[in-house]
Amino acid sequence: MGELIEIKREQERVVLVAVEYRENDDTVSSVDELEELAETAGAVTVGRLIQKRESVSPGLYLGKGKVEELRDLIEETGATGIICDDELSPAQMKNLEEALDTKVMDRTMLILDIFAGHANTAEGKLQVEMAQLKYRSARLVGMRSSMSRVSYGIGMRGPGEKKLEVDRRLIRDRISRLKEELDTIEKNRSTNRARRLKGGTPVAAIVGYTNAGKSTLLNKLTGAEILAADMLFATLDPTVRQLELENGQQLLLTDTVGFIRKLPHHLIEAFRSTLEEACYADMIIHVVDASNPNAFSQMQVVYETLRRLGVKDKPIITLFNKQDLVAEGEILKDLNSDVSIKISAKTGQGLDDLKKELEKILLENKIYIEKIIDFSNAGAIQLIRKEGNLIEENYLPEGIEIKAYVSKELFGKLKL
Ligand SMILES: Nc1nc2c(ncn2[C@@H]2O[C@H](COP(=O)(O)OP(=O)(O)OP(=O)(O)O)[C@@H](O)[C@H]2O)c(=O)[nH]1
Ligand SMILES: [Mg+2]
Repeated sequence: MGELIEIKREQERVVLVAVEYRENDDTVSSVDELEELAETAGAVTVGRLIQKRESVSPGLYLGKGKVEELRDLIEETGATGIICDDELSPAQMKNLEEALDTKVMDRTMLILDIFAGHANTAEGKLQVEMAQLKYRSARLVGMRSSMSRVSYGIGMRGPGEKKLEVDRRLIRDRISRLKEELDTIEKNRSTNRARRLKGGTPVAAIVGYTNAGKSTLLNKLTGAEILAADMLFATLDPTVRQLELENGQQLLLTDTVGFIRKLPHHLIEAFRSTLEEACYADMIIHVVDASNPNAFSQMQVVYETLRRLGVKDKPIITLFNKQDLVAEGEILKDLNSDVSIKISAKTGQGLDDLKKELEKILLENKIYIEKIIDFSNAGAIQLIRKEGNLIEENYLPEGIEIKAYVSKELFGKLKL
């Protein structure tokens, strides 16, 4: 048996700590977001400390003097721990723990903790556990001493309320077992994906910053019943739903995990197969929370993450969502996308424009056929009806006249 640590259910009281590298970088909004993350993970923020510095200190994250100040702040506020806004190195974590005599957490630990609480599917749970164990295996020394001193929730919760392993050897065994299980699931996923691609129905991936309204949009468009909630990372597991456009064209929409700045690299690795849904899509629907004062920098984070995942050369529709909360006249621009539309996923505003735009993009990538097909080739018409967009068919003495849009692949298959 490995050593498992009991979790106390009391609420964690935390001081948020960050380093501001440059004047006017967005440290303050990053810390605001950290506070939201802390709240989502069930902790209450009792103080903040931001230090202006050229760079983080490799040994202590903060400068020595600031660490003293932080110590006082922890005492004053009765905090049970601190959360740093960057991922700490194992050494920084250990040194800070020793200097402060309190539990030390970082942004990564917090995000992993939230993911652990929100993963629903077997795959999601395995992916989170994998990311947690990899993060943890490098930091066992410091964490063990800290956790045995104050064993509140954050950082100790595995997926499904499971307690996380803290023994190094058992962690290593567990990681290799998880890897095998995930590989099997990944194979199934690629098979499903291949089937979907072969089916010929185009796919649009809904992407965006966490809490932008991706799931609300999918629910509104397709009547899906995905959890949409005012919290970060409400949905982690990919969902696919079918949407039929006015012209009869079918489209698959996928909703998945949201992005955030400083998304932990272990999470990106573990969730790669989920995140890569966007790589296989025919187009990207980028949902932006236009009512968020940080909307612009959030958009940049989304594009940066898409680049890291290798998503490129796809039509992008940007949706400036939550227009019901935006004052008139406010203008946001997205220079990376092909089209931008103002919508409200909540009220339905702009969704007709979105559907028209989707039809337009789908047709642009298609070949228009106007042809008389021999009666002996009626199978071709069946195929067009199934996989393409048959606009008109007329039975003439010499054959069947059709007007249709088909994909290049389908055009090849038809041999007309
Ligand atoms: N007022 C308003 N609220 C919206 C709109 N769209 C979404 N919301 C709210 O924003 C919150 C987040 O919406 P979700 O659909 O869960 O966002 P998401 O992008 O799926 O977020 P994660 O799954 O957490 O990454 C919810 O409280 C929604 O009700 C909108 O158009 N107007
Ligand atoms: Mg969601």
